[in-house]
Amino acid sequence: MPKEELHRLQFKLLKTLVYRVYSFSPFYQSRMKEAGVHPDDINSLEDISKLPFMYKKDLRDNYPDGLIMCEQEELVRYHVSSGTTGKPTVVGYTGKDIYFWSESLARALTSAGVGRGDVMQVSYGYGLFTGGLGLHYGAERIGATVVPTSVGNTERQIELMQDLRVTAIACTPSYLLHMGEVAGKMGISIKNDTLLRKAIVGAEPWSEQMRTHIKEALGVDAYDIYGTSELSGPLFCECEQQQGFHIWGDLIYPEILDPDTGMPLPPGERGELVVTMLQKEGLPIIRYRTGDITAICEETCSCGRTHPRLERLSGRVDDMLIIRGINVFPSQIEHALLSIPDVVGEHFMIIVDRKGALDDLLVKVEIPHDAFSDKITDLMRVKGKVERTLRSALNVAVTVELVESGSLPRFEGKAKRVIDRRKM
Ligand code: DLL
Repeated sequence: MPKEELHRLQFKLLKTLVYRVYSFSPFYQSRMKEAGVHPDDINSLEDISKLPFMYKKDLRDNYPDGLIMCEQEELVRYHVSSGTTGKPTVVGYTGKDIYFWSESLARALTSAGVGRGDVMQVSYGYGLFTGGLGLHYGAERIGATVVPTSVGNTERQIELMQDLRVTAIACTPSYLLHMGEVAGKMGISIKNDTLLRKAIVGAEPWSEQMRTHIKEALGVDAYDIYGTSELSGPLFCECEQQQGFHIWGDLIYPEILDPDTGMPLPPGERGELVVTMLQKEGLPIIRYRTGDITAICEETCSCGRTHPRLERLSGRVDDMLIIRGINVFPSQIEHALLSIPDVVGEHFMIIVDRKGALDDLLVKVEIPHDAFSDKITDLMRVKGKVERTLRSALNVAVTVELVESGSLPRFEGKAKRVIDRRKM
């Protein structure tokens, strides 16, 4: 579609969306009234800047379903992801939402060269996380044969990869490298002993060096895929040119803003990605602050697609960490530690490292001075309790080290509680 026609379509969809949320969503109506904006004020695509922002916190504050704009019987699915503290975020999908989400992924996979005839192993987690089911539906839509292995049980995954002649895989980049290591221990070379040639990898930051390493070590072309649970889940992928993500312009309107001022930045300049989902029904998303940093590419991609294109992500505006594909906020750790009376929860440090190909999370937390004279069995009990509490709060395994009160750094300015030693 020529760009001008796409813009006309986007404006029409935006206008309909704004009228719909103003009429049916108490959340959006009150936000728009606070901002002094009425649907009649939206008379061009640029007028989107008059609309208020939406944050992850809004989903958490309206837990579980305060932002859902339809009756429960119209929803066909929920996905749930971690919030910054305590409450998770819940996204409800209507049948049409699942249709458009699958459509996005069908286009994404097609643009990366996956299609009918491919056998695609989906090794993202199935369940409340959006990666597994999202890619599963997208791959089925284009007629690929899906092997829904989910994560874990890696040796069996490698056997199936060989036996079912898997040609493409979807998983996090770190899990792909881990699979390569496990395969090596089993005496199998992914490069020489399997038919795997393409990997659709994302859900966590990774780099061009990692792409080269994946190609050299595994003989696999890796394509970057991006999305967030609030927007539906994974949505866009690189095409075969590997020059950024194609944003499906009839479904999604992206803006790049200065994270401090909220003002738009020109193409090529990096800022925060803010997304409006033009056709989402169950949980409408208008001007959602993703917290992810990227830029809009100016030129049309040499593949010929006229959809807007985003550069690779280069970080976040907040302190969110991604550990084994799971979002972890330091505030969640603090919140959980403060609920345990045996530790001095306000004094802690988070150390993230990579063991082999996988992320490793260590939390050091202080315990009162006199607790160190306790029996070793008592200390082990406290350590076990803290590890269990953190694991259930974060959904990620954590190693805890108990240290003596006063031994961790104190901060005069902004606390720097995270040491991230992962080399990208
Ligand atoms: O990670 C959805 C997803 C599943 C994307 C499978 C890709 C593949 P969340 O758990 O809500 O959703 O995490 C979203 O992960 O805001 C980014 O910070 C980060 N992220 C996702 N993809 C990439 C990527 C899924 N390709 C958060 N590169 C986002 C860098 C990524 N960061």
